[in-house]
Amino acid sequence: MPQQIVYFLKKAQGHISGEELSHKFKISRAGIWKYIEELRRLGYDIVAIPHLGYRLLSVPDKLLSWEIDFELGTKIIGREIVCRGVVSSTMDEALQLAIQGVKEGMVVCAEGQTKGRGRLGRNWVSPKGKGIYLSIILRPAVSPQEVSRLTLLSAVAVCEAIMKITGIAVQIKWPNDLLVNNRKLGGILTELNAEMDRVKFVIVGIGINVNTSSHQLPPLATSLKQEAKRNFSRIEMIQEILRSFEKWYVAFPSEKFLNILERWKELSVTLGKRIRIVDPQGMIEGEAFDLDKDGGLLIRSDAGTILKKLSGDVLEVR
Ligand code: BT5
Repeated sequence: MPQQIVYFLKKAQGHISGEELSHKFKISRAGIWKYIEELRRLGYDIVAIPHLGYRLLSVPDKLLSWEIDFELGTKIIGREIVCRGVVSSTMDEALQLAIQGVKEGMVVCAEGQTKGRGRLGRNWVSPKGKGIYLSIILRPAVSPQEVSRLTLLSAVAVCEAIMKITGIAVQIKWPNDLLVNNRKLGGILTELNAEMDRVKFVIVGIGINVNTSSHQLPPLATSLKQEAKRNFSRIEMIQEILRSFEKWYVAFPSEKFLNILERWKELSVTLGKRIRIVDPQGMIEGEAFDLDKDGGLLIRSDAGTILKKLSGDVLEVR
């Protein structure tokens, strides 16, 4: 009920009387007052003026599922949203839900993480109330070998969403880093649960530094606040990410995936650069000249051989 009152106040022009609300929701005016108080406790700024009624002035900077759901407009991604306080990792929360068999597109987000993770067990710094930490559960009809494509798709979708909301130019460093002015703004983590030839589910984790201050972040990181010198609404940003994700996800299984590859290349900071790449097999140096259809990075080594890498950490060299 409180969320329906919020929706009604949001859509209203001007004030809404207690009587109108009481009539609309078929509860007493005292009942309406109780819900308004509940909303105020959640941080909604609602004024009540005698003879005029209630008016919503501002919404809290909190991750509330009904705020994300409001006019979201997606059909798959974010149809169900779970918002948590501080968790160990949204990947773990999403994993439990995926095992229970929840529908594709369910989103888990959290205010903070105590054990946020990156690839290879690395740490993801996740201060409370500042960033976006979310995981999306997907059940794509693809083979395990094709899943790395989802990392590319996610990076493109998130980049476009951030650019649309903030106007800040974001670039992708292969395979999963989101950079602004060569500093790390966010990262994507793709984890999968699969049998030999069949994916059961994939969880895409997205971490973005939004209103995070520099002292809360590792040395080579940045946040949207640091770049733009102002705060952003995490709710608006999450909504746009989910919309953008859905737009690209619909194209994922078809030949339209080539469009994702093309867009990735346009946003890439890695292609055309001389790089050093380190993975468990060792280290190679050369020019990163293209991206293969499966998301592999194509490198021309100094000896002239062409190598493909599906994972690893890229270091730019001059
Ligand atoms: C990533 O890993 O970049 C993937 C990060 C994914 C985080 C999301 S948050 C929601 C979901 N739940 C999780 O538990 N994880 C996902 P990787 O490429 O391995 O980068 C990790 C490295 O980035 C660390 O070793 C640090 O050097 C750096 N780092 C850590 N926290 C950072 C931050 N907040 N901003 C920028 N860089 C960071």
